[in-house]
Amino acid sequence: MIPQEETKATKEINTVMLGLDACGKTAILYKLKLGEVVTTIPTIGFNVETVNHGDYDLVIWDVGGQDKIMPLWRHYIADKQAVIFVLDSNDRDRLLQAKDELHKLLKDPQLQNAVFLIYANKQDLPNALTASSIRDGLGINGFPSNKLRTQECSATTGDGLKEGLDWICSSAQSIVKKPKPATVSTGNAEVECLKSRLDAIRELVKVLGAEGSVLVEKLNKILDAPSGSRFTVDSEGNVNINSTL
Ligand SMILES: Nc1nc2c(ncn2[C@@H]2O[C@H](COP(=O)(O)OP(=O)(O)OP(=O)(O)O)[C@@H](O)[C@H]2O)c(=O)[nH]1
Ligand SMILES: [Mg+2]
Repeated sequence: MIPQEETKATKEINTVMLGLDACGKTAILYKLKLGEVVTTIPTIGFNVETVNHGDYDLVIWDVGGQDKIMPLWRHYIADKQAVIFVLDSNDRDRLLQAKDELHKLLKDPQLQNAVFLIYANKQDLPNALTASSIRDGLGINGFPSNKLRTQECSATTGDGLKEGLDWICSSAQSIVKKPKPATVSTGNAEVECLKSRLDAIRELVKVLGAEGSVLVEKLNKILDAPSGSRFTVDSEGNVNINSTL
Protein backbone atom coordinates (compact mmCIF):
# COMPACT_ATOMS: atom_id res chain seq x y z
CA MET A 1 0.00 0.00 0.00
CA ILE A 2 1.19 3.51 -0.71
CA PRO A 3 1.21 6.34 1.84
CA GLN A 4 -1.59 8.88 1.75
CA GLU A 5 -1.10 11.97 -0.34
CA GLU A 6 -2.74 15.28 0.39
CA THR A 7 -6.46 14.65 0.41
CA LYS A 8 -8.71 16.09 -2.31
CA ALA A 9 -11.93 14.41 -1.23
CA THR A 10 -15.07 16.43 -0.76
CA LYS A 11 -17.08 13.87 1.18
CA GLU A 12 -16.43 12.70 4.70
CA ILE A 13 -17.40 9.48 6.43
CA ASN A 14 -17.17 9.65 10.19
CA THR A 15 -16.01 6.21 11.28
CA VAL A 16 -15.23 4.51 14.58
CA MET A 17 -12.94 1.47 14.81
CA LEU A 18 -13.58 -0.84 17.76
CA GLY A 19 -12.69 -4.37 18.84
CA LEU A 20 -11.07 -6.23 21.72
CA ASP A 21 -7.57 -5.23 22.78
CA ALA A 22 -4.70 -6.48 20.61
CA CYS A 23 -6.96 -7.41 17.67
CA GLY A 24 -4.97 -5.02 15.45
CA LYS A 25 -6.97 -1.78 15.23
CA THR A 26 -4.02 0.59 15.49
CA ALA A 27 -1.92 -1.55 13.15
CA ILE A 28 -4.75 -1.34 10.57
CA LEU A 29 -5.18 2.43 11.03
CA TYR A 30 -1.53 3.18 10.31
CA LYS A 31 -1.26 0.64 7.49
CA LEU A 32 -4.14 2.51 5.86
CA LYS A 33 -2.75 5.95 6.64
CA LEU A 34 0.98 5.43 6.06
CA GLY A 35 1.09 2.24 3.99
CA GLU A 36 3.50 0.87 6.59
CA VAL A 37 3.54 -1.75 9.32
CA VAL A 38 4.11 0.26 12.49
CA THR A 39 5.12 -1.03 15.90
CA THR A 40 2.13 -0.47 18.16
CA ILE A 41 1.61 -0.28 21.89
CA PRO A 42 -1.80 -0.76 23.55
CA THR A 43 -3.85 2.36 22.88
CA ILE A 44 -4.48 4.48 25.94
CA GLY A 45 -7.46 6.53 24.85
CA PHE A 46 -7.69 6.84 21.08
CA ASN A 47 -5.99 7.68 17.79
CA VAL A 48 -7.73 9.64 15.07
CA GLU A 49 -6.60 9.90 11.46
CA THR A 50 -8.14 10.96 8.17
CA VAL A 51 -7.71 8.26 5.55
CA ASN A 52 -8.38 9.27 1.97
CA HIS A 53 -10.10 6.69 -0.22
CA GLY A 54 -11.17 7.80 -3.71
CA ASP A 55 -13.79 10.52 -3.40
CA TYR A 56 -13.99 10.04 0.34
CA ASP A 57 -12.14 11.03 3.46
CA LEU A 58 -12.75 8.55 6.25
CA VAL A 59 -12.17 10.17 9.63
CA ILE A 60 -11.31 7.08 11.65
CA TRP A 61 -11.43 7.08 15.44
CA ASP A 62 -9.43 4.10 16.75
CA VAL A 63 -10.39 3.57 20.39
CA GLY A 64 -8.45 1.34 22.79
CA GLY A 65 -10.01 -2.05 23.53
CA GLN A 66 -8.60 -2.83 26.98
CA ASP A 67 -11.21 -3.72 29.61
CA LYS A 68 -10.77 -0.44 31.44
CA ILE A 69 -11.24 1.63 28.26
CA MET A 70 -14.07 -0.36 26.66
CA PRO A 71 -16.82 1.28 28.79
CA LEU A 72 -15.84 4.57 27.14
CA TRP A 73 -16.62 3.34 23.62
CA ARG A 74 -20.07 4.85 24.04
CA HIS A 75 -18.58 8.33 23.89
CA TYR A 76 -17.21 7.71 20.40
CA ILE A 77 -20.21 6.27 18.60
CA ALA A 78 -22.42 9.33 18.20
CA ASP A 79 -22.69 10.71 14.64
CA LYS A 80 -20.82 7.81 13.07
CA GLN A 81 -21.80 6.64 9.58
CA ALA A 82 -19.60 3.56 9.75
CA VAL A 83 -18.28 1.15 12.35
CA ILE A 84 -15.17 -0.92 11.66
CA PHE A 85 -15.22 -3.83 14.08
CA VAL A 86 -11.87 -5.62 14.13
CA LEU A 87 -11.49 -9.25 15.11
CA ASP A 88 -8.30 -11.23 15.73
CA SER A 89 -9.13 -14.25 13.54
CA ASN A 90 -6.77 -16.41 15.64
CA ASP A 91 -8.27 -15.54 19.00
CA ARG A 92 -10.80 -18.38 19.28
CA ASP A 93 -10.89 -18.04 23.09
CA ARG A 94 -12.36 -14.57 22.93
CA LEU A 95 -14.69 -14.99 19.96
CA LEU A 96 -17.70 -15.08 22.28
CA GLN A 97 -16.62 -11.92 24.08
CA ALA A 98 -16.14 -10.19 20.72
CA LYS A 99 -19.61 -11.39 19.67
CA ASP A 100 -21.18 -9.83 22.81
CA GLU A 101 -19.46 -6.50 22.24
CA LEU A 102 -20.38 -6.44 18.54
CA HIS A 103 -24.05 -7.19 19.24
CA LYS A 104 -24.20 -4.39 21.83
CA LEU A 105 -23.06 -2.02 19.09
CA LEU A 106 -25.45 -3.47 16.51
CA LYS A 107 -28.34 -2.85 18.92
CA ASP A 108 -27.25 0.66 19.91
CA PRO A 109 -29.87 3.22 18.80
CA GLN A 110 -27.10 5.72 17.96
CA LEU A 111 -25.75 3.31 15.32
CA GLN A 112 -29.02 2.30 13.69
CA ASN A 113 -28.08 4.02 10.42
CA ALA A 114 -24.42 3.03 10.49
CA VAL A 115 -22.88 0.37 8.25
CA PHE A 116 -20.71 -2.27 9.92
CA LEU A 117 -17.48 -3.59 8.41
CA ILE A 118 -16.02 -6.58 10.23
CA TYR A 119 -12.30 -6.83 9.54
CA ALA A 120 -11.33 -10.48 10.14
CA ASN A 121 -7.73 -9.50 10.82
CA LYS A 122 -4.46 -11.47 11.12
CA GLN A 123 -5.26 -13.73 8.16
CA ASP A 124 -1.52 -14.02 7.55
CA LEU A 125 -1.27 -16.37 10.55
CA PRO A 126 -1.64 -20.09 9.73
CA ASN A 127 -4.61 -20.93 11.98
CA ALA A 128 -6.81 -17.99 11.16
CA LEU A 129 -10.54 -18.65 11.08
CA THR A 130 -12.15 -18.00 7.70
CA ALA A 131 -14.72 -15.24 7.18
CA SER A 132 -17.44 -17.87 6.98
CA SER A 133 -16.53 -19.43 10.38
CA ILE A 134 -16.29 -15.96 11.85
CA ARG A 135 -19.75 -15.03 10.59
CA ASP A 136 -21.10 -18.17 12.27
CA GLY A 137 -19.15 -17.50 15.47
CA LEU A 138 -20.28 -13.89 15.67
CA GLY A 139 -23.90 -14.76 14.84
CA ILE A 140 -24.16 -12.20 12.03
CA ASN A 141 -25.45 -14.25 9.11
CA GLY A 142 -28.88 -12.63 9.32
CA PHE A 143 -27.75 -9.08 8.55
CA PRO A 144 -28.35 -7.70 5.04
CA SER A 145 -25.26 -7.27 2.86
CA ASN A 146 -25.75 -3.49 2.61
CA LYS A 147 -25.65 -3.18 6.41
CA LEU A 148 -22.82 -5.52 7.39
CA ARG A 149 -19.89 -7.12 5.63
CA THR A 150 -17.13 -9.43 6.81
CA GLN A 151 -13.77 -8.86 5.15
CA GLU A 152 -10.74 -11.09 5.68
CA CYS A 153 -7.62 -8.94 6.04
CA SER A 154 -4.14 -8.56 7.45
CA ALA A 155 -2.64 -5.36 8.79
CA THR A 156 0.77 -6.97 8.27
CA THR A 157 0.45 -7.66 4.54
CA GLY A 158 -2.28 -5.08 3.82
CA ASP A 159 -4.42 -7.72 2.09
CA GLY A 160 -8.16 -7.03 2.23
CA LEU A 161 -7.94 -3.57 3.79
CA LYS A 162 -8.71 -1.66 0.60
CA GLU A 163 -11.65 -3.95 -0.24
CA GLY A 164 -13.14 -3.17 3.18
CA LEU A 165 -12.97 0.57 2.58
CA ASP A 166 -14.42 0.13 -0.94
CA TRP A 167 -17.46 -1.47 0.67
CA ILE A 168 -17.83 1.25 3.34
CA CYS A 169 -17.68 3.98 0.72
CA SER A 170 -20.21 2.33 -1.58
CA SER A 171 -22.57 1.46 1.30
CA ALA A 172 -22.30 4.62 3.36
CA GLN A 173 -22.89 6.58 0.16
CA SER A 174 -26.61 5.90 0.28
CA ILE A 175 -26.77 6.97 3.92
CA VAL A 176 -24.81 10.19 4.38
CA LYS A 177 -22.68 12.38 2.19
CA LYS A 178 -21.19 15.15 4.22
CA PRO A 179 -19.56 17.94 2.28
CA LYS A 180 -16.47 19.34 3.96
CA PRO A 181 -16.85 22.96 5.03
CA ALA A 182 -14.39 24.83 2.81
CA THR A 183 -13.84 27.70 5.24
CA VAL A 184 -12.80 25.75 8.34
CA SER A 185 -9.12 24.89 8.52
CA THR A 186 -8.10 21.40 9.64
CA GLY A 187 -6.70 22.80 12.88
CA ASN A 188 -9.97 24.43 13.86
CA ALA A 189 -12.00 21.39 12.88
CA GLU A 190 -9.82 19.23 15.14
CA VAL A 191 -10.19 21.68 18.01
CA GLU A 192 -13.97 21.75 17.59
CA CYS A 193 -14.05 17.98 17.41
CA LEU A 194 -12.03 17.58 20.61
CA LYS A 195 -14.00 20.30 22.42
CA SER A 196 -17.21 18.43 21.64
CA ARG A 197 -15.71 15.36 23.29
CA LEU A 198 -14.46 17.04 26.43
CA ASP A 199 -16.76 14.98 28.68
CA ALA A 200 -15.38 11.77 27.22
CA ILE A 201 -11.83 13.03 27.59
CA ARG A 202 -12.45 13.98 31.24
CA GLU A 203 -13.93 10.59 32.04
CA LEU A 204 -11.11 8.80 30.27
CA VAL A 205 -8.42 10.71 32.16
CA LYS A 206 -10.19 9.88 35.44
CA VAL A 207 -10.32 6.17 34.59
CA LEU A 208 -6.69 6.14 33.53
CA GLY A 209 -5.33 7.84 36.66
CA ALA A 210 -1.62 8.48 36.29
CA GLU A 211 -1.67 7.42 32.63
CA GLY A 212 -4.10 10.28 31.95
CA SER A 213 -1.29 12.76 31.56
CA VAL A 214 0.03 10.70 28.62
CA LEU A 215 -3.32 11.13 26.90
CA VAL A 216 -3.39 14.84 27.55
CA GLU A 217 0.05 15.27 26.00
CA LYS A 218 -1.20 13.27 23.02
CA LEU A 219 -4.15 15.63 22.62
CA ASN A 220 -1.82 18.60 22.63
CA LYS A 221 0.23 16.83 19.97
CA ILE A 222 -2.83 16.18 17.78
CA LEU A 223 -3.56 19.90 17.97
CA ASP A 224 0.07 20.67 17.27
CA ALA A 225 0.14 22.73 20.46
CA PRO A 226 3.16 23.16 22.72
CA SER A 227 3.30 20.75 25.65
CA GLY A 228 0.60 21.47 28.22
CA SER A 229 -0.77 24.50 26.38
CA ARG A 230 -4.26 23.44 25.39
CA PHE A 231 -5.20 20.57 27.62
CA THR A 232 -3.88 20.32 31.17
CA VAL A 233 -4.57 18.09 34.16
CA ASP A 234 -4.69 19.74 37.61
CA SER A 235 -3.53 18.20 40.89
CA GLU A 236 -6.97 16.60 41.45
CA GLY A 237 -6.92 14.90 38.07
CA ASN A 238 -9.42 17.29 36.42
CA VAL A 239 -8.89 18.03 32.74
CA ASN A 240 -8.97 21.68 31.80
CA ILE A 241 -9.12 23.19 28.37
CA ASN A 242 -7.43 26.48 27.61
CA SER A 243 -10.15 29.12 27.46
CA THR A 244 -8.66 30.76 24.37
CA LEU A 245 -9.37 27.68 22.27
N1 LIG B 1 0.50 -11.38 12.43
C1 LIG B 1 -0.23 -10.27 12.56
N2 LIG B 1 -0.10 -9.52 13.65
C2 LIG B 1 -0.85 -8.39 13.72
C3 LIG B 1 -1.75 -8.01 12.70
N3 LIG B 1 -2.36 -6.87 13.08
C4 LIG B 1 -1.85 -6.53 14.28
N4 LIG B 1 -0.95 -7.45 14.67
C5 LIG B 1 -0.18 -7.43 15.92
O1 LIG B 1 -1.09 -7.53 17.02
C6 LIG B 1 -0.63 -6.76 18.12
C7 LIG B 1 -1.70 -5.79 18.57
O2 LIG B 1 -1.93 -4.85 17.54
P1 LIG B 1 -2.57 -3.40 17.86
O3 LIG B 1 -2.80 -2.74 16.55
O4 LIG B 1 -1.76 -2.67 18.85
O5 LIG B 1 -3.94 -3.84 18.54
P2 LIG B 1 -5.14 -2.88 19.03
O6 LIG B 1 -6.40 -3.54 18.59
O7 LIG B 1 -4.91 -1.49 18.59
O8 LIG B 1 -5.01 -3.00 20.64
P3 LIG B 1 -5.54 -1.95 21.76
O9 LIG B 1 -5.00 -0.61 21.38
O10 LIG B 1 -5.00 -2.44 23.05
O11 LIG B 1 -7.04 -2.00 21.73
C8 LIG B 1 0.66 -6.08 17.66
O12 LIG B 1 1.76 -6.85 18.09
C9 LIG B 1 0.54 -6.10 16.15
O13 LIG B 1 1.80 -6.11 15.50
C10 LIG B 1 -1.86 -8.85 11.55
O14 LIG B 1 -2.62 -8.63 10.61
N5 LIG B 1 -1.07 -9.97 11.55
MG1 LIG C 1 -4.61 0.28 19.58
